[in-house]
Amino acid sequence: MTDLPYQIAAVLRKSRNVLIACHVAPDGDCLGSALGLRLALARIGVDAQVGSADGVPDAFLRLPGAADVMSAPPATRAEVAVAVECSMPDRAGSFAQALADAKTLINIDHHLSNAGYGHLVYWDTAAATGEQMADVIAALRVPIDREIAECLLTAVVTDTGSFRHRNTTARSLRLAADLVDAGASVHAIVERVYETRSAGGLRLLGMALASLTLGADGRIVWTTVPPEMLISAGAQPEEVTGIVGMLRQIRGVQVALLFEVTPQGVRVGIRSRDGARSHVIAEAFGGGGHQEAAGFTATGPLDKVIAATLAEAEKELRQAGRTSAPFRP
Ligand SMILES: [Mn+2]
Repeated sequence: MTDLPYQIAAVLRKSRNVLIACHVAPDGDCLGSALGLRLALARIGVDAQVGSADGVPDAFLRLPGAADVMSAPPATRAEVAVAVECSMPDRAGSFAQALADAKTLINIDHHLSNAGYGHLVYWDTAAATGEQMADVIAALRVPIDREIAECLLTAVVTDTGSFRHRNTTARSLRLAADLVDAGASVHAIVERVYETRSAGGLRLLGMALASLTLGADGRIVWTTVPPEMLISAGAQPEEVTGIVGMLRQIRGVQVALLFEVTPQGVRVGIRSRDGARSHVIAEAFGGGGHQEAAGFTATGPLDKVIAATLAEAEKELRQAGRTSAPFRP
């Protein structure tokens, strides 16, 4: 462990008013890490609030403390703000200004694209930020109880795709074992996050998969989700999550893309494998992420966004030296 968790713990321990901010469209890692930290701080008498501009998706509403998550920034300035998995402060959406206004800003993230802003930057190659948060909580000398364990295990399970993704390490598994010892359940999390969908969400999955298109000799796949599709499926925007990962399952596919038309612009989800780098494609458009999962939001007409993204994906396949690889159906 680096000494950053200890430096962060020293700052947090002394503060009276902490804001923990999630990124927009928060996932299980972000929410689990933020809520786990808040619980740990409460155990030592430090008052902290978790902020999420986009609220809490249904799958994570039962996490301890989820009901107290604020969706609008607090009126008073935070003494210490913790940006959780925000590669740039503006990833916190309506909480970006509150991060900038805090006396001390702590940046905890594992995304390759993190800009390194803030007074204390704890960046790590962890599979999940939840692993980093476990180190911060250990440095706070707060024992992991069942509630904290549920939060952190949700972080690790979701960011490792239930321990199936390549990022899963011995560190992830050791932490998970400790969290299970503390009373958390992998099965309960998997059941809630992956095995429970609305009928509309499943209908949307069917529609999005049915309209997929293959390109670059079967190495790129993409689909689009226009607002009409959500309406006719009877699905919520958050139910788009996970579809792009399924597209990547197609044999021979190296890059999967999902274009979702939202009021904020075209949200592009990217998944890749076999050496193609998702984050490189996303960074070309101002986004970011990990080697095998990344994303960005673009303004402009859908067809132009699709054309530009496909061009960038093909460029990445060429740079990965795989243009000559034969397509095996
Ligand atoms: Mn994460």
